[in-house]
Amino acid sequence: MTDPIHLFAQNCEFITSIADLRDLPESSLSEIAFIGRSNVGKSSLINALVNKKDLARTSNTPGRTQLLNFFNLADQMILVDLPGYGYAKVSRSQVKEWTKLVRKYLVGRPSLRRVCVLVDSRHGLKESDTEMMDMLDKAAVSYQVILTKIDKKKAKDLDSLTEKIQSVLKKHPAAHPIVLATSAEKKTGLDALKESIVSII
Ligand SMILES: Nc1nc2c(ncn2[C@@H]2O[C@H](COP(=O)(O)OP(=O)(O)OP(=O)(O)O)[C@@H](O)[C@H]2O)c(=O)[nH]1
Ligand SMILES: [Mg+2]
Repeated sequence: MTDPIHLFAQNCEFITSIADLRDLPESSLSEIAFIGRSNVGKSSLINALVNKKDLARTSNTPGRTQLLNFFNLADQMILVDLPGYGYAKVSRSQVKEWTKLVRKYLVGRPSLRRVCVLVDSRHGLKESDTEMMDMLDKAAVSYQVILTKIDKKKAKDLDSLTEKIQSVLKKHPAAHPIVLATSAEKKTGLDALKESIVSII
C-alpha cells in the first residue's frame, strides 16, 4: 500500500470546475468525493489534507462551493469538492439544479470509490445527512462519516456523538462502520482519514 502521509504530501492540483456532467474530466484514477451540509467544512478539509491553504475555496458564507471541483493528487487519485446541501439562501431552482447534478454525479461515476459525508460535530446528524446516506445506500456507493470542527467540541461529548452515529450507521449498508473525527483548523484526525482513503483507492 502507498504510504498515506507521503502521498498526501505530494503535489495536488486543480483540474476543473464543472456545472454540467458532460464536462466531467476523463480519468481512470480513483475518485474520493466530499459532501455535506453547507459550511460543514468540506473545502477546508480538502485543503488541510493536502496542506494547501487556498486550493479549494472556503468562506464564512454558506454556499461558497457552487460547482463540482476536481483536484488531482500526485496522479494517484482525484479529490472532488462538492457544493453543500441544506443551503436556503439561494433560489429554490438553484438548489434543485445543484441537488440533481450532485446526485447524478454520485450515483453515476464508475471511478468514484468513496464519499466522505462530512458532519459538523457541533450539530450531529441532520435530516439532510440521513437523506444523503439513504441515497448512497440505494446506489451502493461506499461512504464514511467524517466529523468536522472538533476543535469546537468537548472531548467527552465527541465520544458520545461518535458512538451514537456509529450505532445509526449499522442500519446503513453502504456506510463504513467507523466515524472519523477531524479539525481542519487544528489539523487533527487527518492521518486517520488519509489512511482510510488510501486503503480503498
Ligand atoms: N473552528 C473550525 N472552523 C472550521 C473548520 N473547518 C472549516 N471551518 C470554518 O467553517 C467555514 C466553512 O468552511 P468551508 O470549508 O468553506 O465549508 P464548505 O463545507 O466547503 O462550505 P460550502 O462550500 O459553502 O458548502 C469557514 O469559515 C471555515 O473557516 C474547523 O476544523 N474548525
Ligand atoms: Mg466549499
